[in-house]
Amino acid sequence: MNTVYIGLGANLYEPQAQLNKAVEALLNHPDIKDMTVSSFYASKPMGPQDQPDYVNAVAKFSTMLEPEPLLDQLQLIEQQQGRVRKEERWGPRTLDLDILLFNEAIIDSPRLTIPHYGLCDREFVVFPMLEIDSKLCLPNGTALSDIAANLPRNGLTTLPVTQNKET
Ligand code: A4P
Ligand code: MG
Repeated sequence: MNTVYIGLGANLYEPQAQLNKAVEALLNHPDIKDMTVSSFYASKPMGPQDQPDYVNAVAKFSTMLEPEPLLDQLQLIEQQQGRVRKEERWGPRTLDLDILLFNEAIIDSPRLTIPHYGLCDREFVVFPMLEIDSKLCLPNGTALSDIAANLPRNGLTTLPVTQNKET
């Protein structure tokens, strides 16, 4: 079994509902087991500021899938649930599922960079990962808690649990 961490993010069209749908799809996936999901967090947009705040979360699970087949499954969920039709055209993508860690693997292929290239810079990834495992280390041995110690929270706030459970 492989142990995987993924990041979930959305900032359009009821982002919390988008994340809930994605969690549901992951929970129902036959190749995904033993899933733990962090709280949902409200986060300030990284990058262009003229966009709504994001809802972010992290999930940890076990899977027999290898990295690229797992990416295919995550992209399928993005396609099925992450795009919202706006008038006659596909609107912006509303769900982002990124593989953060895959066991202790270091992967640099045309389709995959693991650990995710932005992991250490993103408060909306680091703090939810620590919520799941406060002792988590990166493949290079760095403790994630050491990264968090120097990472501003940038307004990151936990959303109420009751709202996480809506489906
Ligand atoms: N790819 C390579 N490595 C990975 C990986 N570890 N996991 C490739 C998933 N995909 C990976 O991704 C483009 C390609 O990256 C994939 O086809 C895959 O082969 P994408 O999800 O289609 O495109 P994207 O989301 O625009 O790219 P990316 O790099 O995921 O976007 P970012 O950099 O994550 O920016 N602010 C807040 N607060 N919260 C957010 O979640 N997200 C973004 C998106 C901007 N600002 C944000 C947030
Ligand atoms: Mg992505």
